[in-house]
Amino acid sequence: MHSWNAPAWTPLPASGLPLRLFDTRSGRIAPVVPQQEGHARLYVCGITPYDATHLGHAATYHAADLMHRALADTGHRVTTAQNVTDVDDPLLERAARDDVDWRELAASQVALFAEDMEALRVLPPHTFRSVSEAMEEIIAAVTALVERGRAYRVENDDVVDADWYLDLSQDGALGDVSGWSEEQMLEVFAERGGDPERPGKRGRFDPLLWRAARPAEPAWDAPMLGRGRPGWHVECVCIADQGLGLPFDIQAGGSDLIFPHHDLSAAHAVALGRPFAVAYAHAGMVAYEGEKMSKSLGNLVFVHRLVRDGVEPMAIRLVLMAHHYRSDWAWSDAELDTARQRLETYRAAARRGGRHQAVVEALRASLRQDLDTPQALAVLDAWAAGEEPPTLELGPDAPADVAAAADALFGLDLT
Ligand code: 5CA
Ligand code: ZN
Repeated sequence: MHSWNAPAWTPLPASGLPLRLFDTRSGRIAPVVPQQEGHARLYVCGITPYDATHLGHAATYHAADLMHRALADTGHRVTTAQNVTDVDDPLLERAARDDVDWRELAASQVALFAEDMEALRVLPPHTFRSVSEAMEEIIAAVTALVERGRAYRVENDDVVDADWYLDLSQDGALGDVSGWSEEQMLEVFAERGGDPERPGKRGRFDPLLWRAARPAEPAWDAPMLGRGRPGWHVECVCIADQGLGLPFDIQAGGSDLIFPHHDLSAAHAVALGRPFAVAYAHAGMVAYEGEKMSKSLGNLVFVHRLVRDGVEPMAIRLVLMAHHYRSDWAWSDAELDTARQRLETYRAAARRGGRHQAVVEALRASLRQDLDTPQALAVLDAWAAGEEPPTLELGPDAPADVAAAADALFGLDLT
């Protein structure tokens, strides 16, 4: 599936210093050491395209973009992959409600998402694949789980065929990523697509692997499984494997995906006999009007609407940078005003010709330290105000162009 056009990007000569990133699984900040020497592989969970991109999504993809740029700055080749959940209950329900074909709904929302990502100068993923595109591998993976004795059937009243579930008890991988207790899991499982109470399941958290075809729902033929469609988590295992190979270095997404999605994606991979990701990076949740921004609540701020109303995408990026990616925060118009002023100030400073090795080095250091963008803004604020940066011992070849560095490291176009 076509993603979006890449922004101009000229990485700085590599620093050779590692990115230190918080890993949800270990609960610690640790250097990212790629599994393959010199080649870092990053997966970020993509959108469910039934509504336009909101600021919460943008914040998560901004964080993943910073990971991509930071890994490149250490000197690694970087490969990235992202899925599109185009076969899932909320999307199918919305398509039925609005009487549009689910494929058309998905395509139109993916196109809007791509426009927003391009405007925000997010680097496009190398692999951008939807569930419907990956169906062959998904069927193969679910079939392999059946063959490995990891899957079981749950009968249905409304259709002849049974659904298939993953038996989590066999590998003991539940909770490996989140580290949560079963009580914590139960609190969110149902609202995040799970069905803890379904009769016939062996374990409450066993995830749906394959749902037997229902009338008016899209379905695919799968010889051993029966006609149907996949459950949620298996898609990211298959798309990551195809785009990156397992195990890859970083699985990223918003913190709402820690459980069940990332926990259970990893459990699927383990059941397939494959380790999943080495580290897990999660972005905080963006709120608006007192609640987490979410499609189901409708309290959304849309990137495309802001842009249409004349807000510069780089000002939106500066609002995102003002919050550490791991913190939860709320969108506000006052912060947008601050960001617009910042953008003007930075651009004026860049026009005056901002060459300063120590400033560039301080920007790189803040990015390397768990993507500390508030610190990077403090560095840029001081630079734009003409303050003297600390003197650092830097080689004659150390990059000095501050605007070029802001662009390479943070995707900030100050021209
Ligand atoms: N398709 C699945 C992932 S496989 C999904 O979660 N889609 S989504 O459209 O609901 O979200 C897309 C991405 O944005 C996910 O990484 C999710 O964690 C993140 N996200 C969703 N809402 C917010 C929010 N309010 N703040 C920050 N990130 C968010
Ligand atoms: Zn995912």
